[in-house]
Amino acid sequence: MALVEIKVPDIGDFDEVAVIEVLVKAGDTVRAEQSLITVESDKASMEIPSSAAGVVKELKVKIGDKVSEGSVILTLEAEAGASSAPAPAPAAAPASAAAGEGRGEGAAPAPAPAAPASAPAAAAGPVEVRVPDIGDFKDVAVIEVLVKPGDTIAAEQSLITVESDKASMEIPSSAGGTLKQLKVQVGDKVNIGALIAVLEGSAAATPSPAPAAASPEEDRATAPASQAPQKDAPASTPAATPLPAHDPAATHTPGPLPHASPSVRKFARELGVPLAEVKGSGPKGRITQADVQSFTRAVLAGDAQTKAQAAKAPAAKSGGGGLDLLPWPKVDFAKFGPVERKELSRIKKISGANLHRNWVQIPHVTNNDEADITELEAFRVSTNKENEKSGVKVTMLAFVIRAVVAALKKFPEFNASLDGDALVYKQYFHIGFAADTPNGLVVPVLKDADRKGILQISQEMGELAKKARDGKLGAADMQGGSISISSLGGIGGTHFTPIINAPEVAILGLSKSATKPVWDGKQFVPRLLLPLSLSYDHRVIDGAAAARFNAYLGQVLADYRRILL
Ligand code: CAO
Repeated sequence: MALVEIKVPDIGDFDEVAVIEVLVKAGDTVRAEQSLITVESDKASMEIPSSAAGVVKELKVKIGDKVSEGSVILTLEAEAGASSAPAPAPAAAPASAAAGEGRGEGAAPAPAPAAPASAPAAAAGPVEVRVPDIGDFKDVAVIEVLVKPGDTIAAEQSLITVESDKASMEIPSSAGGTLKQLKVQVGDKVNIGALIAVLEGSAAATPSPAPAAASPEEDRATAPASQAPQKDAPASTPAATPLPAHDPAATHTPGPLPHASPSVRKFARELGVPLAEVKGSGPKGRITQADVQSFTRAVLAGDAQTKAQAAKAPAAKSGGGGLDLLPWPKVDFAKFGPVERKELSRIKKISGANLHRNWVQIPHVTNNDEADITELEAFRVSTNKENEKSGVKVTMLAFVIRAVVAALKKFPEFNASLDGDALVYKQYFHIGFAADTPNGLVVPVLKDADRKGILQISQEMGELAKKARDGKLGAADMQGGSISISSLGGIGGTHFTPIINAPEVAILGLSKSATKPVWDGKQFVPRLLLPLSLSYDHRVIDGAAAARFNAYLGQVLADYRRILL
């Protein structure tokens, strides 16, 4: 077996594009043309296939890296006789390949995203929209029609999805306006120049057909109103406050990917929807945007039982089944003064969707308490002095992690997750901790905290926090948590309400410790108190149990010898 480097092929105008998914891992056996990574520009995403078959030796890219033609993706122990050509077809199918049911069967690399030819024609009369030059795609089947007569179409909005045996892509509109006539339907075969639709009253002066079409997924990802009425897409409401969230990468773990177009995948990512759990209603089980929306609605509405209860409830305006929220206020902020618009980071978008789901779906209650850490803090300070040379700094969080393990052992329902009508009790003690990074919040998980001493916990926490800040956490670093801790103690605050990191059932928030007068029965004495804010899922945990958990945690922190009991 020869060791070959698999490189990014000629991907047209795609230059310095971000890797947003890594679809394989070291040790995987890949077929020639199997997709290895997904890259994304501001216009489209596409999968990069392997030019050879073999076993992945070493991955050379990770999520967030920027790649261009020639960048090495991975090294491969190539199968005998396999091609080691670094770059397959120089100009393959346009737009991203959302591989069909054999995702390995050839997600062809895509050339340039459509840089629409400019043709400022603010025509008010009928405008014909035709299939642009779609490279090697010939006689391809229309598998989705994304618009209907009467819709207001924005220039570059996707109109139809076509699919060959190699890849699928969305065809954007070359102009804006009102859709008067649709000239294609699902099942039709189209070629370059085929008439798709007739528009009227061109809204935006844009272009004649793009020379090399791509999937302008932003259009669909942001769900034009005509396609996704507000009440149909509750989860697309802007996210709640940034609090610990699931690993964004967790939704992109390697494995067989669902059959969906790039824009639908992006849409799902933005909502934090695990596509693998969505049932596709399109041809060959293809997942459509509507499927993702229905999934989100179902999740937000809770399980069947909850829905039934909600239906019986004496009803708010909406009947209680869903979130019949007002549309998000649309404000022209520039009217009030200078403004600057900045896109949310990827982590923020994904964690926002997770937080929103968790906040809406889990009935949160927060129990606030205080732990007397006067003696523990003195011990921490002396430990740090003794260990000055080791380079490992012990913070209060390490002691809290170990104390939380003791509390989880005493109150096992806090180390559990809901699975339908059952509660899954975990027999491991993996503690997640929210880490602030320049790109947003992530929650690395410190594994087997019950088997580690304070120094080892401190050291591993430091390593994980550094990895988080450097954007180097892998999916495995952020999975499998028993409970999470969100510590704002180094910053300030007295108490807060952390949002539970589903499917966990509780999260502990730590605020800044402060010296306060405490009555000891005879007099006020100065004691160092650490605020504990325990948010719990009230479906699983009763208020009394939460108060006991927090009180016990306080006792352990006040007298650490209790851990031994
Ligand atoms: N009270 C008072 N001081 C505290 C404290 C507390 N509860 N917790 C930590 N501190 C002190 C530390 O002792 C340290 O002091 P020195 O600099 O004098 O040594 C300082 O605050 C900074 O600590 P740290 O933040 O470096 O270390 P940590 O172990 O407490 O936290 C980590 C590590 C990764 C959790 C943290 O750096 C971080 O990212 N925190 C933010 C997490 C966050 O954003 N949570 C909110 C999510 S929304 O729910």
